[in-house]
Amino acid sequence: MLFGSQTRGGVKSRFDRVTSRRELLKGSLLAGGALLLGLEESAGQSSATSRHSISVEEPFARGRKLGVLEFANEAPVPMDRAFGAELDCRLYTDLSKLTPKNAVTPVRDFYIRTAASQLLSEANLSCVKVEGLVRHTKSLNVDELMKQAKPMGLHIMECAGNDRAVHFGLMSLAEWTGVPLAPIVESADPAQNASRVLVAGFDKYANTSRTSLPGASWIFTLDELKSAGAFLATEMNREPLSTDHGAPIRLVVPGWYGCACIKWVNEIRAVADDAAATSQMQEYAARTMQTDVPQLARDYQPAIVDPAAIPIRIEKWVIDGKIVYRVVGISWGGRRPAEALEIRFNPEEDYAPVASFQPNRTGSWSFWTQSWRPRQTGSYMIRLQVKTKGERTRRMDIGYYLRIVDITEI
Ligand SMILES: Nc1nc2c(c(=O)[nH]1)N[C@H]1C(S)=C(S)[C@@H](COP(=O)(O)O)O[C@H]1N2
Ligand SMILES: [Mo]
Repeated sequence: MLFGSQTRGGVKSRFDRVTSRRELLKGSLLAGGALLLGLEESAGQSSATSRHSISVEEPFARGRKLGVLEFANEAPVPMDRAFGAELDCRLYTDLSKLTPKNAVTPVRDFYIRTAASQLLSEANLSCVKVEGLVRHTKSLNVDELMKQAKPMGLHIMECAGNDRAVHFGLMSLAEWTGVPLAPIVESADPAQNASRVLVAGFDKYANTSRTSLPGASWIFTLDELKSAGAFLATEMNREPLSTDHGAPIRLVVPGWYGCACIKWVNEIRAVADDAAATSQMQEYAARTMQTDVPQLARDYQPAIVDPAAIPIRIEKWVIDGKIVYRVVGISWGGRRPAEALEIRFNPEEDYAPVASFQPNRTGSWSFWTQSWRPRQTGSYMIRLQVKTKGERTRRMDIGYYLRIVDITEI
């Protein structure tokens, strides 16, 4: 299924034929001694040419950048520009420009999965109700929430529908301000049988969507809200939330897919353990890797983002008269940042460690780079493996984040 989409559309690997390991090693000779060493270690071979270790970045200091390659088999789509209305609106963030210094997505480029309803002015969003199975029903005044709001740090948000067709642009990073949600629920004194919390937002639209169901709401356990550090967000990048990103109040559940991060929040409801899964949860069942479409919220696995990594840009350099490529990428997801990365340039190769990888613990992306000297021209399928103790990597395991590049000059 997923692998099918990788090879559909005439991607021809020059490694389709059976090739010997030695040939493959030559086929993707990696510049940078440390890297080459890693490759050979995993291949169980040694070579006379690679016993010196040099810094991965050092050669680029004396090189010249010729340009940046496009990824192959990714149809052109508008980037950093919103198009479409309401549920069919999209803005894809151009991740290819990311650098460690410019890692935070400016609000105007932050991805949009659903734009504000044209009926939003009809909604009363001046307060958020806390109700359902609670002893003290509450009405949280939005101005009050804004006053209580504190810095909540850097968090990446990724749409569960993020994929290669949109250059993985349904993913962005912002610095958030808000109010933790779990204490708000607790202060309403949930009844004994209120084991779950539904968060709902305004979701009536003027237009019927071609692809999405209206009605955004998600059900969590209180423990999930606590352990994720879920908060009602009031600001993004120290600016009041924009309308399209859920103003005045949206939910942010760090480490969960964007579909759980309800915008235009108007209701927080304590519900019983046997509460039905919401239509939004059901719509996103496959994309959040549920095994079927759960009827009950309690049968729904937490919609968390597993550790993942992608290349975001392939730079072409000339160093000492030779063409060298530099693969720049990011890693994100998981309860803790990845401990190590491995990269592979074609299915028949072994994975090699990404020597430059350093986990970032600030909530930002972890950046990595890999220098690469393909020995042959042709099409390469770049795939990574993320190593984090005790974490599943479901999407990485099925090649979901694979990217293809056509090398025409070596
Ligand atoms: N009310 C409401 N909230 C919503 C949605 C929606 O359609 N309606 N879409 C969800 C999905 S699928 C995603 S990925 C995120 C996207 O948030 P963003 O558009 O601010 O990036 O919002 C979530 N919150
Ligand atoms: Mo999404």
